[in-house]
Amino acid sequence: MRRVTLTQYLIEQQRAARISPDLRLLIEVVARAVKAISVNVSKGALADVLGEAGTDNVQGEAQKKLDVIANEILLQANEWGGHLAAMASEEVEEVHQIPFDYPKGGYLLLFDPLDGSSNIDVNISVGTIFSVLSNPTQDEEPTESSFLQPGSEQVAAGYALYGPSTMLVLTVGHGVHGFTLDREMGSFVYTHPFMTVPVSTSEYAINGSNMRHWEAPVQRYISELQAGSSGPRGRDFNTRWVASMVADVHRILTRGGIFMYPLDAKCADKGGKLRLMYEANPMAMIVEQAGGAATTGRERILDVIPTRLHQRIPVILGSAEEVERVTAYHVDGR
Ligand code: AHM
Ligand code: MG
Repeated sequence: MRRVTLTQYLIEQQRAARISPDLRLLIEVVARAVKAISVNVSKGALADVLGEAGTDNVQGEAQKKLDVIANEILLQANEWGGHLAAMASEEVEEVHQIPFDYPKGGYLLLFDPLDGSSNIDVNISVGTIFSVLSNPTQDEEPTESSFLQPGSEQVAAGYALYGPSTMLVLTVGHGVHGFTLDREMGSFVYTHPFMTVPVSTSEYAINGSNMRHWEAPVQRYISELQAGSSGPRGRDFNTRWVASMVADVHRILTRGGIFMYPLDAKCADKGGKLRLMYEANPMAMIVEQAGGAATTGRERILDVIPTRLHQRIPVILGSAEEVERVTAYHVDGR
């Protein structure tokens, strides 16, 4: 069987005028960085990459060694290619400017270098999430406000899943496409064309230990699912919660489901748990491109006008029927 690689897929997208040469280069460079992160993740204890780094990030969270390694790999890989105006990382407080000795391009790259990092030390899947915007002020040095564009402005988004196999899942606004890393060849092979989220589902993902902290609409929705065939939904639902957003979203892209990290009393003062720019927006673009839906419970995630780079937000995404139902409960206020 003839194998199509990520490189070939991207060249074909460029020929079809769906991406610019610089965006193609950008995605190739991110994919190269993902391969390097994958090598580090898979070595685990053999390479002394597990455990705490002994530092806190901008969010005040303790960084793992692999958070720091993945962040460095992405920053260094993307600095010199000439395709970027600047970068922003979940792990870095300020905008990361391109060093003066390198040429600058027209794109802004945002990433969560290692998502789900509480899972690293227990050898469970983690991921990388990224988002690409155009630099609105083409000739000036980007500032935080250059990045504060709604998710609907993203020109590309994707994630890497470091699971039993390493996958890169990507959208440039023409469907969602998955590539599996062939470790022997060192290349990503196009294995999952046009991934879709089924409209209906009987599977949900939420951290149930927060139940007592949720708002009324989420309490109502989850109680109805848990009542199963004897409740108002008239059928049984199943729970899955990896606590790695990438793994939970990947499952939903594969067989459907709803993922929720709603507002709760514990994170209300921060606006939510997950980050708008590094997690919610790229995942919302991917899920919508795959035929699903993504809201905060009150509005479409991709319409939210960001006010801060490290802003947090409630996230409800996945199979459209279920997302619409939870959103309707929020609009109802109960
Ligand atoms: P991180 O970026 O610091 O790893 O945090 C984000 C992660 C998501 O991947 C996951 O859905 C969530 O946090 C899990 O949270 P919890 O530990 O509350 O279940
Ligand atoms: Mg994260």
